[in-house]
Amino acid sequence: MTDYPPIGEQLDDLEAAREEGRRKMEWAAQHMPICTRLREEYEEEQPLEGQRIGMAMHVEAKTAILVETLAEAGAEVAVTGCNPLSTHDDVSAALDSHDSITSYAKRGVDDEEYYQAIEAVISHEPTVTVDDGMDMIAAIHEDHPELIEGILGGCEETTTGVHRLRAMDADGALEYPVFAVNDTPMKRLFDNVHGTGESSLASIAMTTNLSWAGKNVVVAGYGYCGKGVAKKAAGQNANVIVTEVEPRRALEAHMEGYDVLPMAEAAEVGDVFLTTTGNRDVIVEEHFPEMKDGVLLANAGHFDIEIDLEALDDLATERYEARDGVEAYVMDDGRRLNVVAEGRLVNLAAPVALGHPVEVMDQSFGVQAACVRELVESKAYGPGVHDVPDELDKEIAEIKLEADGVSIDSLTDTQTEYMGSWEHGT
Ligand code: RBV
Repeated sequence: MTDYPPIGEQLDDLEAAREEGRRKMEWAAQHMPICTRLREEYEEEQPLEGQRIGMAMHVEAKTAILVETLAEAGAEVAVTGCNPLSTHDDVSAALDSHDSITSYAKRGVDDEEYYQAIEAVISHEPTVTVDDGMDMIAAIHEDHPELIEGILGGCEETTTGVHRLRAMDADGALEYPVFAVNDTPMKRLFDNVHGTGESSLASIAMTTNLSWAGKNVVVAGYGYCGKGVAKKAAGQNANVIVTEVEPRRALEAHMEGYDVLPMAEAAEVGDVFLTTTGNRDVIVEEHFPEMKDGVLLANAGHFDIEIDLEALDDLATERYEARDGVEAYVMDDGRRLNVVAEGRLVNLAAPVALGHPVEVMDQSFGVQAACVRELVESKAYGPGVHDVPDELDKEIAEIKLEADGVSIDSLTDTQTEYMGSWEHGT
């Protein structure tokens, strides 16, 4: 074990924090039928007995339900955050009070504490890892390769993490199996699209008290997240401008009816800028002088590298906190450019942020829980990035449909045969 203390040893009014954390978790659980169902099954069957699970995720109420589900399935779980600003300390404290869970997650940690907390989780010698952004897998490979032999596998939650893992795999550097949970239909088509869309816009609106209607909203990147943000912003009567680097995605955005512009031109007309690319240097030095007074700059990508805040700071003659969660950078001509949530992922890092809506996280975390079980039970996966078995993803969808009271048809034998045949033409 390292010296870094769990949250239970860091908070003053621990009892009150635990109570509030538990209240948030109970609310989330009420709206998480998938995790509730899996939890009942796992409590009964104890599929994770004897496993140690190390997690680095956004520690708030929904994630806490996943953590508890894994613990109730028989595992010892150690957890920390995957972003310095996304932890809810009360939820972290509630988790930490569980006999089989240690939580090191705390909001507002600096870089050093952030990595110390990851080290603390690793010191539990996990047999399974669950990451959002791949920081734990990276730390294990770089600093604790001796643990790899004992690791059955890992799960990765987000696009950025899967992207990093695929690069690592291509380099031959990934030494245990990892499920690309992000890439499943049950995750990506809902969490990335609806989750990012709704929660980013809601967080910005609550943080600024400003309207979307009539605004020029520049969405950088038209992947799954960008599509969600664009659609929801249009739904709130904003005029959406998309920036892209990929010709087919740009064309998709164009055919959807959005304006498509290079960032250099979008910079001149945007009222709100929201980056969703997963890449770095999307809004940079040359763009800031073009922007209007009062613009909002926010990021919904995993890391805080999409908006070049260092360059913005260099250009600024003054900086001040305009509101809780909004930093105004004043340019020498008096224009104020407002950065929301320090350019960190706005739907989780803004002071009022709650992360994605409960229902979509239920889906993502249902897939996570099923993947952890699959890694433990199958032991059939070699080192590298693996797609989640489609059957497993479908089962999660079936639970959700049943919970929502939605019935669907099934193929007849003749239809199944037809779909598998090539002889039948006109
Ligand atoms: N995300 N988690 C939440 N726990 O409230 N909200 C969003 C939460 C995840 C989401 O799945 C996305 O892939 C990832 O955060 C980006 O870090």
